[in-house]
Amino acid sequence: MKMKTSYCASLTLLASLLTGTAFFAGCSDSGSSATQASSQNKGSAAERTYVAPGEKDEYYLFYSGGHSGQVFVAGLPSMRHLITIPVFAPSPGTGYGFDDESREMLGDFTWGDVHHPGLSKTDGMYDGRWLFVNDNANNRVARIDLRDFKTKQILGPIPNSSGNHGSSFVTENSEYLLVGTRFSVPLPMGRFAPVEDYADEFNGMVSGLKVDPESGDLSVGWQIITPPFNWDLGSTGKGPSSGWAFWTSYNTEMAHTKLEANASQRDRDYAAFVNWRAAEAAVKDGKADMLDGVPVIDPAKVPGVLYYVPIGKSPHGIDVDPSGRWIAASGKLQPTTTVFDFEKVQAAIDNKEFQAEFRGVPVLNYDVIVEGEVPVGLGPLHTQYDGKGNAYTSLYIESAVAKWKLPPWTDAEKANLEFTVLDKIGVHYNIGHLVIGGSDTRAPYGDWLVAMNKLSKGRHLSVGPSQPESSQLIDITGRKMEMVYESFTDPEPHFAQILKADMIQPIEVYPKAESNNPNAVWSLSDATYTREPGKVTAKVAAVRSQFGPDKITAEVGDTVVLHITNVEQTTDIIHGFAISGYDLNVIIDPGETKSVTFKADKVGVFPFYCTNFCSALHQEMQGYLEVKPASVTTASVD
Ligand code: CUK
Ligand code: CUA
Repeated sequence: MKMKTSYCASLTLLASLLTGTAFFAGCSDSGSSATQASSQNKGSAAERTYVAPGEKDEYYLFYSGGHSGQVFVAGLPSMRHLITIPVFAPSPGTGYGFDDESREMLGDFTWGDVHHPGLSKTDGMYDGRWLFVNDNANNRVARIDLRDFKTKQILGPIPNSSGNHGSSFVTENSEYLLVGTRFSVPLPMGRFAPVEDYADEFNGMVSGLKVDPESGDLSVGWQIITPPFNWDLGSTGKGPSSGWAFWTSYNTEMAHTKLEANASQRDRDYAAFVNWRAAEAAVKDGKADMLDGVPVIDPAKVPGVLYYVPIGKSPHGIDVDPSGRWIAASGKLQPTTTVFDFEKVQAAIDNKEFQAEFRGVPVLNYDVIVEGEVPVGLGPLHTQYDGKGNAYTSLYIESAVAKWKLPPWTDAEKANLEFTVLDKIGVHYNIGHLVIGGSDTRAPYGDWLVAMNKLSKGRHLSVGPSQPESSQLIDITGRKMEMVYESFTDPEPHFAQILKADMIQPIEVYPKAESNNPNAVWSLSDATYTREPGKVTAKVAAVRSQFGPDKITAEVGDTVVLHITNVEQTTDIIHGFAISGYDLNVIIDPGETKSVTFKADKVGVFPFYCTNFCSALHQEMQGYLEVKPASVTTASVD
């Protein structure tokens, strides 16, 4: 038994080194008869993933759109793309970034870099209210409302922060979004210090962003200043680790140049173990100093908020299991995933079992808190849990997912942790994140795993040099993992969240009765427009298949304010409002009112029309914006 496993492991290692990829599927010992029987009962891969016309998927898959600045939504298990939610980038398809409100949210930015979506939680379980996402590039977070799948708030740039990558991790009752900086800069922001002074003059930050329990509104709560350690991935605690959050660092060397080599010198980097409840209490007790309007805690002066934990080597993911006791962290440059026991962490803190101190912050004694180093394979990144005692770790270099058994381990397993690796499946290729529904809750769904691969290398029809990213669906209900489906995604998915579809009932129309927009108009006859010197204001009604008014007259130089109401109370009847030549396209959902302000900066007649096909007479839904030359005297309209 032992020989077989060892042989398999070394074979895999050899194959990986030779080819950069390896397939382990045939190697692990599977209880094959039981597995085959259960997969036979489940039907073929096609049957398991086929969702017939008119039927619906069981789950939503929300996956980050990376540098597209968007969030993609698909159904599971069909993997059919349902919608793209624009967050940090304008989207003419939904009119996002064209009306006044969304334009103001985007500010001067035209893009973002979304890595980690996080669903809101109540009592450690998804509650279906909000989806939070981060912007690695411009230090922001956003809140999407799952009642209408729309971005409702963008918070940021977060003060005193650069590179909001370790984000957005939701606490058990959505008290906070906890975020950490990937980059470090001289503080306060805008201060200059030469990069050569990186280790002494630059700082990173861990932030608690407060979530309003009613509205979901985000605000900056407090921050903890840290050395310039490039915080990477994080997660939040539960159960015994309730009130804690964890981030890895890939640069405790504090290198500022040639990071590939210089940030990979130490065998162990640090993770930050942050007691966010203690941080919150310290701020309440006045133990923080204000920096750019935010209470900032110096962890050297406030013991108990921050501890460092050594983790090998150049770690990336750190993930808390459903019980909250086991924390798995993977070092990209060593073929193991390290499991920490939070109960031992707590005891080590209580007994002050520190192996060192770094700038006044205790470093916990690794040997005392570690449960084991599981030999999962090459290039381990992220770990997810099925709620049945198993963990699944993505292996970037090996292009595989390893399934392994969580502690508690038997003596035999403990003596040889290779025994805990239960299965391995090849993915195509170079997997980044993987996701199991509810893995970060108390009770994961435990049936599907989606592997989000960085490269597809010719597995899809060629569309030129930039190939579609590949996402693969793996059935994890049996002892052995089974690859059942593969789909493309736009660039570039990182993490994802899976939500049971029956957890939410999205609204289908905005009820007219609940509209409290003072600029709404609900019939063509109520539609108006008025002109005062320098300004035209129109309240426009849009209803199949007319705009009222369908002629709006302005003088060149006027500011034009349009409030457009989609009068419809029928689901899926959407109207658009585009003005030819004015780079403007507003999309209005049933019962919604949107406002748009622009300058009538050129003389002429500019047709406007409905951009969203809405009826047989959709093409007739048009009108004119007349922009007259400026008059000498103030004229009244019409
Ligand atoms: S990171 Cu992308 S593969 Cu930004 Cu979560 Cu690990
Ligand atoms: Cu309204 Cu097309």
